[in-house]
Amino acid sequence: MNQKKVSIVGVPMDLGQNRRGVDMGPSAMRYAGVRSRIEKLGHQVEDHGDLHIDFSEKKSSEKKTNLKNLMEVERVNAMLAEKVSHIVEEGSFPLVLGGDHSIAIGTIAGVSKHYENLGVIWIDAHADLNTEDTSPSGNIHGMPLAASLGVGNESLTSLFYPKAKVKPENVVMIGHRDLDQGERELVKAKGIKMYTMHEIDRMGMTKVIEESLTYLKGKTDGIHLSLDLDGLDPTDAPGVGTPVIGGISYREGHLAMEMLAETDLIVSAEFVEVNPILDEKNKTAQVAVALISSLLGDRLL
Ligand code: HAR
Ligand code: MN
Ligand code: MN
Ligand code: MN
Repeated sequence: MNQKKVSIVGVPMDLGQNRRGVDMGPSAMRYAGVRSRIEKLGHQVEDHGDLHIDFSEKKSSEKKTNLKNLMEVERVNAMLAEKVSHIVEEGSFPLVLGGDHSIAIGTIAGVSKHYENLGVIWIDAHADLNTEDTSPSGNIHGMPLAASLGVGNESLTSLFYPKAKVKPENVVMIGHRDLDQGERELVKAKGIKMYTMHEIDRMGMTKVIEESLTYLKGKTDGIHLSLDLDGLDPTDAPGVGTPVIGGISYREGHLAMEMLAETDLIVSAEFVEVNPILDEKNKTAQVAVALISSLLGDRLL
């Protein structure tokens, strides 16, 4: 893989969901050696540290909505978008460490500003395609993909710039096994390409990634990877707030990352939902760092 400049941004966000502890995700991945692993691959790394989250906002959301902690989630995502956009401008690869998945709204907004047709590969047990009307929980981490497609509350869809950030035909979803009814309807209405666990079981991860890349190649000018660690099976990634059995194995995830690395189409990535409080000896952070390393070109030989 070509040598890159990689810019790490930690986003200790835990206001997009109910389980505390996911704010420690960035620290856990740093502790698991994310920086040195990337440097060993020959890339140049700049760690921008963590964005500041104001947890006192948790109690009061002045905007009348059932979206939990909307104001602070919106503020942090706007800050993140600005930062990520600046990193892309510098010619560096943004690597965002979460934090809950609500931060994808900011990452994608920041990257997509620089691409006419940004592709997104979304690896997750969940679709994150809810809106304030369809969400069973009001948790914004169940909504970031919808928001990026321009669907949902305007505070989220118009973040950073007032336009949809990605087109439905430029999105590929992988690893799903827990969808809400509204999400199913949106997948169908928008015709979004989705490889659920069923397709992974049937076709194998190799074919899933090959097809995904063929699907996105040509029509996209860069691909963002959004990887929710709960996309992996809880035996391999137990430290997540909403585990769902029957997920992607570590080996399959690893293979997927290596195949993405080979294409050189990935222009940015985020690894989210690592919750050290629910983890077993930092295993999930270690898995995340191993996947990051593979994505950035790590090979034995
Ligand atoms: N779909 C449910 C909701 O909207 C659960 C979403 C859960 N969690 C995530 N997102 N980790 O991927 O509340
Ligand atoms: Mn900089
Ligand atoms: Mn998830
Ligand atoms: Mn998610």
